[in-house]
Amino acid sequence: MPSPALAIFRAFLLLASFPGIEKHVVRLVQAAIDWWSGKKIAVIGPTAAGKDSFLARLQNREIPRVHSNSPMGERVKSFRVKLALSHHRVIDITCKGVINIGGETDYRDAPAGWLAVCKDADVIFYVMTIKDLSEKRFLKGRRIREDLDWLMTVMPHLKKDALIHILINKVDEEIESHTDYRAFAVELSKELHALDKAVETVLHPYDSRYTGATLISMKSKPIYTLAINHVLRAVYSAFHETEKRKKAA
Ligand SMILES: Nc1nc2c(ncn2[C@@H]2O[C@H](COP(=O)(O)OP(=O)(O)OP(=O)(O)O)[C@@H](O)[C@H]2O)c(=O)[nH]1
Ligand SMILES: [Mg+2]
Repeated sequence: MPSPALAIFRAFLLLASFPGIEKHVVRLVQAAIDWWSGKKIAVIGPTAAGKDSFLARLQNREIPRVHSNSPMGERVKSFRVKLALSHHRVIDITCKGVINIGGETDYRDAPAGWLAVCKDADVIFYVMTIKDLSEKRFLKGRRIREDLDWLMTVMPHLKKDALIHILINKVDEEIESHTDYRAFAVELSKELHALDKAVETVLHPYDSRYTGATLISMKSKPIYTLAINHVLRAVYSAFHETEKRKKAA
């Protein structure tokens, strides 16, 4: 009998192999690693979604066990990140001036809130949970959708080429509550597709800045490691595609 943690990771691998969930994992090309070096990232999202946990993982620390509401505008100094990649490779990424912030809507809309955090970021990570996805909180009038609407209104104030990536956290919890992984995968791929459509609709004409959504678990280190590889590649690929299109135009 495998340990629960291992069973969850195996189930994640199975899910990730389903069409429409994750594209296959390929090696990070050197150009992508170079591109990421020194990038400035911002981490936003609803309260308790796992923003602090993400920052902890990036710094190779364990995640906070209990949730403590982050105060507004708490700044995290720039830190170097040693990211473990597949094929036993490790890369050094410097995240400059990462600013951590709580998730309440008050923080979002305050002058020193989310906008101050996102303003000079190259890549914005929006952290939500898999519950937000399965309960379709990205539909009109609901929390995730309101955040997306907010993002749209601030687009003109962000860095010209700022990219947005969604992290769908706590996938471990949802795996634990399922036994039929095939049915779960079918449902998930539909929801992910609906989320992509919603984001693209809301962000239009900035929709090319959206680099996709990735299932992740800050709690499970192996899932986190696999997912972060995917994220690094997906964001770089989106950037690369946009550049190619610009050149062709
Ligand atoms: N099961 C599970 N729990 C998680 C995961 N990531 C974070 N948590 C837990 O969720 C709670 C909230 O995590 P935080 O990282 O503090 O959330 P936050 O987004 O910084 O919250 P605010 O600062 O209040 O907006 C903590 O108790 C974490 O241990 C995950 O992937 N799986
Ligand atoms: Mg926090």
